[in-house]
Amino acid sequence: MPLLHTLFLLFTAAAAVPAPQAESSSPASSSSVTTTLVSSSVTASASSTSSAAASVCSGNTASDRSVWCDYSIDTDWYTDGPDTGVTVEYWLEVTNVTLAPDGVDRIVLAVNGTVPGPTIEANWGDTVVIHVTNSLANNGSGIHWHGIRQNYTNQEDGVPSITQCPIAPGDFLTYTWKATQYGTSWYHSHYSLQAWEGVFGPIVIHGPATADYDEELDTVMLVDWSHDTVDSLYSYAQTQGPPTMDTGLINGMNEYNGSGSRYEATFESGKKYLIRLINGAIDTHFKFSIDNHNITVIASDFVPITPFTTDVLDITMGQRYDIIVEANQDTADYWMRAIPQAACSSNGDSDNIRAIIRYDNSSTSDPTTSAWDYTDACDDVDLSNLVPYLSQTVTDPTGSDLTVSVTTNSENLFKWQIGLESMAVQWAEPSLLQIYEGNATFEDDDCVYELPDANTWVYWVIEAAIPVPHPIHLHGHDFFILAAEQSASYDSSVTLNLDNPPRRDVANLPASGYLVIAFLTDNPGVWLMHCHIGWHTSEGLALQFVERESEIPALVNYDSANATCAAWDSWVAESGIVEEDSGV
Ligand SMILES: *[C@@H]1O[C@H](CO)[C@@H](O)[C@H](O)[C@H]1NC(C)=O
Ligand SMILES: *[C@@H]1O[C@H](CO)[C@@H](O)[C@H](O)[C@H]1NC(C)=O
Ligand SMILES: *[C@@H]1O[C@H](CO)[C@@H](O)[C@H](O)[C@H]1NC(C)=O
Ligand SMILES: *[C@@H]1O[C@H](CO)[C@@H](O)[C@H](O)[C@H]1NC(C)=O
Ligand SMILES: *[C@@H]1O[C@H](CO)[C@@H](O)[C@H](O)[C@H]1NC(C)=O
Ligand SMILES: *[C@@H]1O[C@H](CO)[C@@H](O)[C@H](O)[C@H]1NC(C)=O
Ligand SMILES: *[C@@H]1O[C@H](CO)[C@@H](O)[C@H](O)[C@H]1NC(C)=O
Ligand SMILES: *[C@@H]1O[C@H](CO)[C@@H](O)[C@H](O)[C@H]1NC(C)=O
Ligand SMILES: *[C@@H]1O[C@H](CO)[C@@H](O)[C@H](O)[C@H]1NC(C)=O
Ligand SMILES: [Cu+2]
Repeated sequence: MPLLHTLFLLFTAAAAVPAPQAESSSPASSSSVTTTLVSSSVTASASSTSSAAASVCSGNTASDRSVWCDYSIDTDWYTDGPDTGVTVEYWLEVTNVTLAPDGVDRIVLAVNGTVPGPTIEANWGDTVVIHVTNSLANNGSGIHWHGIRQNYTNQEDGVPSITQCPIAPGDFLTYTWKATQYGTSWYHSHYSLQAWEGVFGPIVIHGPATADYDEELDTVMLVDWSHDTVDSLYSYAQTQGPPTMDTGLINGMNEYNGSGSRYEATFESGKKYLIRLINGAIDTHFKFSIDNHNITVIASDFVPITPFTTDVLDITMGQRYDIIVEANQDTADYWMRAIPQAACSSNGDSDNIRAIIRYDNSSTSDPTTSAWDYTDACDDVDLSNLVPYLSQTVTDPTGSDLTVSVTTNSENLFKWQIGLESMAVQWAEPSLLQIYEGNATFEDDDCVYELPDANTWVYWVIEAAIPVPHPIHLHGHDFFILAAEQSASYDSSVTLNLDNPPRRDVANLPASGYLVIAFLTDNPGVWLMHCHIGWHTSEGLALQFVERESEIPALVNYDSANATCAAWDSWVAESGIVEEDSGV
């Protein structure tokens, strides 16, 4: 099918953008360089990603990935790191298109017309500038750079109702942030359910690693997929619970009922490949595997870890893993699998969400390999395996409780909540602006938790009585996982792990259990914490931390914020659109 072929080429091109400053001055240079990635991306070949990245910082080679210019895997990136002086700039357009990622046509809201959208790629220490144009006719937008710490740049976090008004149709907004971390993430719309209509794409920040590899493959983005738009499924979700998804996509491709085509990658025997894995699903916990091959995990979200090896890897919504896979099997074709876990996800095509790894790239036949054994369950990776390479200790944290629950409102629609109430914030009154204008009057349904003290450790005991796991995501920070347990309630006998616990930005709240997370109040701003199941975010399972409120106004670019709100207000007046979800 021509359409799919085009999509595949677009994806390949997007994933193969050479590392941004490959042609510019050395990272040590303080001069400001603006590199435009767009034109070079189309002709780049798949292998240039790794070679360009490797050439960026001399010393970072296949036999030693621990070094990075004058910095290394030992650098404490929370307080230190390169300042390359390089600015990488992207233009993204949110569009309304018809695509058939798995051979079945549907309306897709997409970034630059593809699913996933273009990869945002930079080097550790670069400044990233992204101009987002909303070319949709009937939706606002707002792009969140998931996992990006936004150190003192809260306004760039991209969350309507919290850090900005939605971008009105026809309007655009420029986001600017520094890549103070390195590794893998993704960007996605934070407006309504738009992310899961297709408005998402990968983020790759090149930097050092805790294990060596020869080459880097494309990012591998896993999503679940329905043939109806998620907007049209929302009323079902609000009354019956999460709908069964039809299938899933790996890098925007799959076969469904004999049509469509699968994503393919080629291995050269003997080489070790870095693969960056991302779960962008609306409601699917995947087990990821490659038949016959082990997986060595070297980073969880943006945090490098002491490597561990497994055959099947759990990845829940919003999480990322950087993995290394060695081409140590016979020359043949192998299935790559993303298997929705029935314990918490409902999918009509569970055994068929697959891509292909070929050792011999002239082969066109389907693999005949079998999956590794696994037990269907929605567990996070065993926490004892997630040992951050850069050790950090939590000291004297002060704690509070947050309860997760669900009720139905007067219209019999599901409303989830964490803490105070089910979130209901207003698109046109972002918290950040309310604070700037000095008229913040937060009500219970704004779900605000004030954290006035700087550089103190706070911890939160998140508990749920209902047997549904929730992937909890925090903006603006990595959190430290002090404890987690399924089918158990928290009490004073639980030992909190304060000594280099797992650290990341999404963790699973186990079914009928508890999750205890801590973070340092080192980043003034209004930061959302929410469940990353798309339905649950829209149904209110979110809160906002107002961190160091007195320091926030000085960080706000008021003219930009006010202009976005002005355009939004006039579009609302014209279109008569009414907010029907949590506002995030
Ligand atoms: C974060 O921002 C603060 C305030 O601008 C700055 O002092 C600090 O060095 C930044 N941290 C990093 C890792 O860039
Ligand atoms: C996205 O599309 C816009 C035009 O709509 C184009 O200017 C830009 O170069 C594209 N960006 C990428 C990264 O391909
Ligand atoms: C996308 O296009 C369809 C068909 O024209 C339309 O019904 C829908 O409202 C559009 N969506 C947005 C967000 O503009
Ligand atoms: C966004 O557009 C879709 C159509 O593409 C529509 O169903 C939905 O109601 C719109 N949502 C909002 C919040 O604007
Ligand atoms: C699968 O395709 C066949 C025709 O090839 C069609 O009759 C059938 O309805 C399709 N099934 C689904 C679930 O789409
Ligand atoms: C996978 O790892 C296990 C444990 O480290 C090892 O015993 C096994 O040989 C490895 N298998 C492959 C295919 O590399
Ligand atoms: C496929 O094989 C050919 C011939 O060996 C080689 O030149 C090419 O680079 C390979 N392509 C990929 C994507 O590995
Ligand atoms: C703050 O109050 C002013 C005056 O009442 C109002 O115009 C403005 O919209 C309010 N700002 C926010 C963000 O609610
Ligand atoms: C903010 O935007 C409004 C239009 O909505 C405009 O009337 C007002 O002057 C702007 N405020 C400032 C301080 O620029
Ligand atoms: Cu949830």
